[in-house]
Amino acid sequence: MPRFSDTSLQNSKPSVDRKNRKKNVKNIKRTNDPAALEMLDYTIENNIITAFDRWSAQQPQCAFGYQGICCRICFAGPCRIKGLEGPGSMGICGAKDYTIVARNAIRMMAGGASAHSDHGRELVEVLYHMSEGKAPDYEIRDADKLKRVAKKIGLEIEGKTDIELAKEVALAAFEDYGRHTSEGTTFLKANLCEKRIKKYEETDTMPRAIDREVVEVMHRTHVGVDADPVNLIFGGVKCSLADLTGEQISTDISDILFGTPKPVMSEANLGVIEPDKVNIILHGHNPVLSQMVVDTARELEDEAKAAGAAGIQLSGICCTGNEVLMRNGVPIATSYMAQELAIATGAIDVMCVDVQCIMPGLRNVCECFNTKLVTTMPISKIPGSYHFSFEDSKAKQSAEGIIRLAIETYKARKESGRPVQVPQFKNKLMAGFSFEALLDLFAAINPDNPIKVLTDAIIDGEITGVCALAGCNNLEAVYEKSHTDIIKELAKNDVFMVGTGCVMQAAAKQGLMNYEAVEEYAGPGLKKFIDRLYEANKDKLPDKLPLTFHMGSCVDNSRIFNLWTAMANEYGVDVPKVPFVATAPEGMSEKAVAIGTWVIASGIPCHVGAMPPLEGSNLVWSVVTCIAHDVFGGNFILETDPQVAAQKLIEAVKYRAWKLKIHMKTAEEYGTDLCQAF
Ligand code: BF8
Ligand code: SF4
Repeated sequence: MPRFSDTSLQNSKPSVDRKNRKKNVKNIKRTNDPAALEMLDYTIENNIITAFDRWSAQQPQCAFGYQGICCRICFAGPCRIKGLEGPGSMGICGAKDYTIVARNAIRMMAGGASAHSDHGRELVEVLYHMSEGKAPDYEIRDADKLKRVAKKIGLEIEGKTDIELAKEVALAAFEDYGRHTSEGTTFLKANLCEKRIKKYEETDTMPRAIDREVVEVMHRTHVGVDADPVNLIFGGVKCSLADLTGEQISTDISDILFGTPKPVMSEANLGVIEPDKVNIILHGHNPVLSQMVVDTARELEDEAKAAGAAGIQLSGICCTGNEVLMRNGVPIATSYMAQELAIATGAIDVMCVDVQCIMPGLRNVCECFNTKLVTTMPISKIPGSYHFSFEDSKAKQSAEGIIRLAIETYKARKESGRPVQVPQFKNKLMAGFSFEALLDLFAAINPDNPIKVLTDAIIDGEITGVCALAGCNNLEAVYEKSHTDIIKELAKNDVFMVGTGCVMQAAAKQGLMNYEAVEEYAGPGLKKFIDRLYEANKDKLPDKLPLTFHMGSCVDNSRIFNLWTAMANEYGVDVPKVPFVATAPEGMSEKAVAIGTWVIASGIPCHVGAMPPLEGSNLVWSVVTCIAHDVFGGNFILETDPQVAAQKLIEAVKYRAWKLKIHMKTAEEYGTDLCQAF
């Protein structure tokens, strides 16, 4: 059935009115994850306070903050927009709703860009120090990727050793943080298609340097600088593209140092915790330490056994968990919102955290169970926790210290005889789909042009298109239910799904990242496509392929960006023409705001299922949901009902596929080039 317009754009307001979104805190279905539900009952019985209780205590949340119309940028405030007219419709300085909403939004983007990019900077420093012989515990694990990255960013690779090349790549990355000229960031430009480079140059959104764009956002949002909401948002777009630069750097250098992921089997959910082993959870984002703990744990297995344990059981939470899952098959314990519930099992000896998405509330729960909370980064400490300061010059020593602390804690746990409560829920998963690993799967069918396997499957109507699953947990929604509802609906409609972050931990925990899920939920076309890929690759795969393809941590959204760019190049069009959509069903963090913004600036419609603080300005709302589409080809779809959201995503991706097919058919019929003006 042909479609003549993208209906996701026609009604940009969410289907549920804000006034009806207030929750009855006494009668709320908190999650559809059976392990988290069991632990929630247990924490309530035992009076252990978690994020779920604190969420209830916060209701009703401040409507000014919720809508983005509270300003605290100077301390003449805080100011709130109290009405549509009169002096109360502005802040003390005269800032209107649209200025306040836009300023708050782009400050969130700057926060997100800082987090992703500083994570990237840590990796660049490790690579640089390694090349100088000052980080002896690190090595180049993927020399091919090093050469590919070097070549892509325009370095001469002939006649250079890997170490020399590593140093040059590190220096090029450092330059992307602090360049003072305006030609654009190298790691971004090297990965964009030509038409997007032109678009960003025309709209003055090409980032010059990561640090510079963050600083510029902080400057232009200072009291009395930029009051124009459109100008502010374009500044935010530039900063979010700096965020993408930092993500690309993070992914590329992590792969060089720790290896590029390949398909790997593992398990997810709290059932992976083994009470008779020394249990260490790796939580946070940066693989520089977590990978070292994984490598060192293998060597210290005998010490754990000598202490009476059956071994060492590592598991992950959040994106450091995704990093070590993707490269080592380390199981996933749970995702962001349930991090305290993992401690409440009583079986965790050390919770080792680095940066980002670590709840300060962990400390109290750890105290109830004598779990050692170990912080590792100088910029991320929690009062009352242990701190093992991580330095790349003695990384292994830090990892050994953390593991030995866990072994000691295990002994004390066993001696105390305290009971544990580990929910017996876990699901099998296959992860490890880096962009390279996906291309490798396609290459078994078309070795000369692997990406054509995916692009042809859309044109032939076997699959509807591609959807990126990304983002966090947010108790604004029922924990993980939006994720699972949307995945099932997209699967039924033959949408091929790739993803990153906590949404993929939800998919894994709830059995949507294995072949059994393909059999249960995939539409006939999607099943045929996944089966076809498996048949061509079965000699080298550990199992049949999954329903959702895990591409890594949140910085690895750069892998998804590489995927849609390759598809655009293959079709010979700009990214907004590619049948590709994205969803963050439970977006929460500033990083998610930065990612969502560069997704729409790439030309991809992006659904967000927890309402960002934008509703206070109709003007800003219409810029991000409609006008962004006219300028960049992508737009936010802000919708809290997962079923309605799934339908909007399906409409958007079908519309793109239909339009592309018509134009390709016409070009073929008349023997012309593909028209670029559609
Ligand atoms: O960077 S998805 S809750 S863990 S922010 Fe945090 Fe959100 Fe999870 Fe990964 Ni991404
Ligand atoms: Fe109020 Fe203006 Fe200060 Fe914001 S910047 S707090 S609106 S006076």
